Amino acid sequence: MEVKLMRNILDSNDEIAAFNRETFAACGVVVMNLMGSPGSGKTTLLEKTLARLVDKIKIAVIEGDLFTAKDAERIERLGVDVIQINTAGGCHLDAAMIQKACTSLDLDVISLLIVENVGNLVCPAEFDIGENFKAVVLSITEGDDKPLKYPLIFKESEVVLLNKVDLLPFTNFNLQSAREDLTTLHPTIKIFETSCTKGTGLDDWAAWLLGKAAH
Ligand SMILES: Nc1nc2c(ncn2[C@@H]2O[C@H](COP(=O)(O)OP(=O)(O)OP(=O)(O)O)[C@@H](O)[C@H]2O)c(=O)[nH]1
Ligand SMILES: [Mg+2]
Repeated sequence: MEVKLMRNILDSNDEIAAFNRETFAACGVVVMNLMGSPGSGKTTLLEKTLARLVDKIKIAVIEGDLFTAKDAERIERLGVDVIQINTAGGCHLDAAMIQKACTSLDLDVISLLIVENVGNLVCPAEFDIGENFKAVVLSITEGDDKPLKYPLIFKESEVVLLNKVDLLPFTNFNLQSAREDLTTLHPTIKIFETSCTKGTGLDDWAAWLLGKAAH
């Protein structure tokens, strides 16, 4: 009974996600679903990325958060259009939430829509929101065992940002073994090593994202 209910929820989510995807394509919007654990650095990376790209393309952001508008306020300060979704305790965004949020955006003028999902390494990966691609942030302080422990999100994501590399000297995180595990799970995954405090890797990442938005 429970299994059937979950299947029904996912089926109806997939239908709305397909509708979202068609709408985005018709409007020429590329959509990135940005996922990762709480505190991995999603919003900070977004701030650094927007600072590099706002002069080049029109970007909008949807912020997913359980209860607050704290992240949306950070993005708004950069002068970027941002819509807040509060899930009221829900652990992920779904396609219907994105569909509703998009009614407040002028999709025809946006080239890149970035959706920061709720901080969680499990549930967001299970829900298609109609994005073009998923990205996952894994921070150094979380440990190098996370790809194998939470494989779905790394299998689903086209790109992974290994963030907070400035903290490598203070942890036992093994970059080589994390890279090997990521590539075993997902042979074509693109890997960036980033530090939002030192600026490492951010220009390369922003250039890659700009390339995605141009397609
Ligand atoms: N040392 C270091 N700290 C970082 C880096 N990136 C982010 N942080 C810090 O990590 C903390 C969490 O960053 P956020 O960007 O709020 O993380 P988040 O993933 O958006 O968190 P949630 O939205 O709550 O899931 C903040 O104190 C950031 O300043 C980094 O590259 N290095
Ligand atoms: Mg955040």
